[in-house]
Amino acid sequence: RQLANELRLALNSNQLQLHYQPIVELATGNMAKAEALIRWQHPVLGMISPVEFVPVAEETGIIIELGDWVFHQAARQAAQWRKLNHPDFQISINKSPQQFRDKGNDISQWLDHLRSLGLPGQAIAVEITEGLLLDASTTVTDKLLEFRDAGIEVSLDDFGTGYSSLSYIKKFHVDNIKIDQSFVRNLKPDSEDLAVCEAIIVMAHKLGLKVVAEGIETNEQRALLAAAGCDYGQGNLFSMPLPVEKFKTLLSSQE
Ligand code: G
Ligand code: G
Ligand code: MN
Ligand code: NA
Repeated sequence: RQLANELRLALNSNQLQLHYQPIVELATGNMAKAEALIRWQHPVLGMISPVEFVPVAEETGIIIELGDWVFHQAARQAAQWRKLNHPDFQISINKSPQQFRDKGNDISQWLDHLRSLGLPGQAIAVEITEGLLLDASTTVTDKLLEFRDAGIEVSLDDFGTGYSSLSYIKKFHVDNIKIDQSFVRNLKPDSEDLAVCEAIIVMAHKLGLKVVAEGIETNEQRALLAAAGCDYGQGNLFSMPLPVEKFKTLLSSQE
């Protein structure tokens, strides 16, 4: 496919960038982490959404190379921000299920890279979706264990939209749950969505997990989630995903 060839080129010609969206500690307002979200600035077509090109990368196997690129960028960025007054800063990257099924894509290279940057595993978290755990082969299980052993946190993204089985979470050593934005969007006092969020938070905490609520756009949503004991929040109320320089300015303004 044409787009696949162009994506291969884009990887080697600076057309891809990571944007960063803060993940805020709700109790303190501290910007403790960020999620890295990939962007493609195409010379002719303009900005192409990952919703369009990530599936192409997955179908063609380019996702492996793309995933390595994302990891290297994110690690380098984490190293910089950790040196600039944010010693515990963590960057969360999204991983497609395909990146787990490829046996050749060994995480030992990633760990070597972290070591060469002087970074502990905690500098990076990987976001996976529930579907991955559902048809988990031993390859997937083994890779999640490798992450755990390396101190790389695992976050379950879009939680609540799939099977939401908490037994999986226990079995697979997930560190964080990200409540899907569909539960946050219409959050009101006494709403069913609030009941769902509260139940997720209580169960997650009993299993020793931290909770991130996604898609927070209003102070009311933030206050309801904070009152429910949610650990972290992410969404346009705090900031949209930003290019590196803008994110850095935001980070410095919080010092
Ligand atoms: O921020 P945005 O609306 O563009 O993100 C759209 C989707 O693209 C999200 O579901 C997000 O998880 C996914 N995505 C963004 N960056 C990456 C990436 O680096 N790898 C993978 N696999 N998915 C990504
Ligand atoms: O699927 P994943 O959770 O990785 O991707 C998060 C998606 O949500 C990205 O596309 C990101 O740009 C988008 N996003 C982040 N914050 C908000 C928000 O407050 N409102 C809306 N509508 N989308 C958001
Ligand atoms: Mn995500
Ligand atoms: Na999500």
